[in-house]
Amino acid sequence: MSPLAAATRVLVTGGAGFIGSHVVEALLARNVAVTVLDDFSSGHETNVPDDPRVRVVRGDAADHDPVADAMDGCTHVVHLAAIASVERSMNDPIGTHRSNLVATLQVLERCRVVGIERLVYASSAAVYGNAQLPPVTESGPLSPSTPYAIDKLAGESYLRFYEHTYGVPSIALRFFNVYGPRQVSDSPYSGVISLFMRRAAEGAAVTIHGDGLQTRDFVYVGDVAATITACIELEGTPTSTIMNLGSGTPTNLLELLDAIEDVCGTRVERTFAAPRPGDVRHSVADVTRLRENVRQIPVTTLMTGLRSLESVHRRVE
Ligand code: NAD
Ligand code: UD2
Repeated sequence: MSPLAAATRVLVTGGAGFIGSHVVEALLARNVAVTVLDDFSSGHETNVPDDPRVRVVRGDAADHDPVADAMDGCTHVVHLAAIASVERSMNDPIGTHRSNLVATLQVLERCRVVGIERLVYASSAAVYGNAQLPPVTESGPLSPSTPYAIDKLAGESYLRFYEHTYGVPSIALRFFNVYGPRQVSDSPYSGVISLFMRRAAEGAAVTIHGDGLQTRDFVYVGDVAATITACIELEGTPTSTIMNLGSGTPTNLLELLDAIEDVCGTRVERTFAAPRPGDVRHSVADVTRLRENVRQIPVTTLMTGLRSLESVHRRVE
């Protein structure tokens, strides 16, 4: 890894969102200038640091003009803009497809025209579906079982096409279940940790879909931002350009609730409902490739991550 040139400017699509805002902060901390492209559909202006090194373009990443405007002067791209919900993609496959795949193609096409040095793409553990026993490896079988997962996998295929055909260098990171400060907690589509932490703070009951024994690989957002920044800084071409980004540790929902009760010091009432259609049973990353290629692997334990989240919730109240 090397310090980036002074002329470096990174476009972060979805930079006003949960993960994007942490990536913007991490880049600014490395003294890198940033352009944010966001339609503010789930992102917030307050998430974007008020800093003269940040340029904000408001627009749809699936449209040509805002993407062309935003990529002007940029050397690298982190493409995060998407509708980040499996459940929402089940309810609205056509509505989510535009942001989850058309935007990726629009961004890639502009990367080709501009001659971008590297694109880092947010793929998802969802591409595995239930195809492998955990921990899942990048070379093992895939079984995307929802429109969200299908769009993410198609995005990876487009990355490969643009790299092989036009020489657009890219890295696809398959994020597992990311959590941490600024994750939206008041939407029916919110991630399970943000929802459960909010319910715990309110003294309300949580709903567990299924028996609660499904496992997830919860990865702290600060670690995700650090890995993305390392991918931007990486010298040369990594031997693998598709990598899992998880903690490597499985946690089932009942264990998660025990940990939340511990951290919040309250008992959380549980109700059980039918499993979600398309829900993956077990999801844990093998992070060997990430360790070998980027060397920046997640280190934050679930308890440490939950504690930092709890202190944010406490400050807000
Ligand atoms: P988020 O909703 O907080 O961020 C997405 C951002 O993209 C928002 O600011 C939203 O306003 C913006 N956006 C959406 N559609 C857009 C469009 N068409 N044009 C411009 N901006 C648009 O979600 P997040 O959790 O920060 O997710 C970021 C990325 O990471 C997404 O691609 C998501 O699929 C991926 N991902 C997230 C997780 C996770 O656990 N949160 C896991 C795997 C992959
Ligand atoms: C998927 C992807 C993740 C990311 C995310 C979109 C997998 C394994 N993970 O996350 O990488 O792309 O989509 O942001 O595909 N649940 C409850 N009660 C609730 C809410 C959720 O029981 O109130 C369950 C849910 O059924 C699932 C688990 O909690 O089994 C996690 O759900 P989630 O919505 O936080 O994320 P998930 O795994 O669909």
